[in-house]
Amino acid sequence: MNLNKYLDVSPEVAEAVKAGKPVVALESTIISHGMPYPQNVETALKVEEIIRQNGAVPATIAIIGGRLKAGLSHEEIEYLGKEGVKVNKASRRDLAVLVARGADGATTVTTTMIIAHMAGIRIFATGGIGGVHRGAEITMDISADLEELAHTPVMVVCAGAKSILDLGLTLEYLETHGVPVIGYGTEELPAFYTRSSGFGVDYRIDAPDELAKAFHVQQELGLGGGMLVTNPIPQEYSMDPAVINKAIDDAVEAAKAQGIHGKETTPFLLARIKDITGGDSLDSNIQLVFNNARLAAKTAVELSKL
Ligand code: PSU
Ligand code: MN
Repeated sequence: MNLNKYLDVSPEVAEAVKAGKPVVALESTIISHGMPYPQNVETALKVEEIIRQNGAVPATIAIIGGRLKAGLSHEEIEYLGKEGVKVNKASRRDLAVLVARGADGATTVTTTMIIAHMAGIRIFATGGIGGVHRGAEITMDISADLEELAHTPVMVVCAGAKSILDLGLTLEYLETHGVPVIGYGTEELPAFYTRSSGFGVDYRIDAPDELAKAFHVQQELGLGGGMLVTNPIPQEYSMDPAVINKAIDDAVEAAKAQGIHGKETTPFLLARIKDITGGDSLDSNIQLVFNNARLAAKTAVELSKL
């Protein structure tokens, strides 16, 4: 554990990490910017419960009053959920200033990986990751999440990426940076709301112990960097591709027309898709996060045995 003077690890998480027990990190941008209140808080608390039911300790991560936090109280989760988009969305470039100012920050995949690693946590469950945006050949809008996956040794369990992104370019970027992209029980990259995207993953793995072993070997080889595990949404919650792809295309058009850019792009698109689909996408979103939490917890249990 590389304990940092700016980091507060909750007693339960610290004890579990020290004892080599399974721990799963969770992000907070999904709470503040990814879902509306109160479903965001309900989901965040339920995800923690699912991780416990599957034998691991949850560590929700955020910046509160300038402190990097690994392991939040229910009151802190409620606070982030209620504040919503008023909380700063904190990527790598935001960390220093927010901490120096004693401000709050909702952690993205990037900053959750950074803080998880500082706290000695190796696995992180979320919904979707950022990636290479459509039109990035002009805008250069490429999420810092990809760079973090290249460097920070944390396994990220997600449901693939939404086609608000250019999925092909996202895979190219990950390939260049040496990030293994694993399909859990699938050869195809899942597209978040749907189980298929038409793009292949690097490897298919069918069991948590095999995921744990691959990640363990990656670290023992000294390769560093993260691993991206893409876990398809359960069939019964997946959306009609025609409906969701139309909503995504419309959201991307609206963002372009309104000149949305920078850190606002992803939250704008997520909110817009939810509005267009009348909340159906929110139900799917919640269910796929639960599904990822289960897989991450089971994998953390296996990893703790190695
Ligand atoms: N994609 C989703 N849901 C999310 C996010 C992305 O489907 O909640 C959030 C995550 O916190 C992710 C961040 O790390 O947005 C990426 O933002 P950007 O594209 O600005 O890097
Ligand atoms: Mn961006």
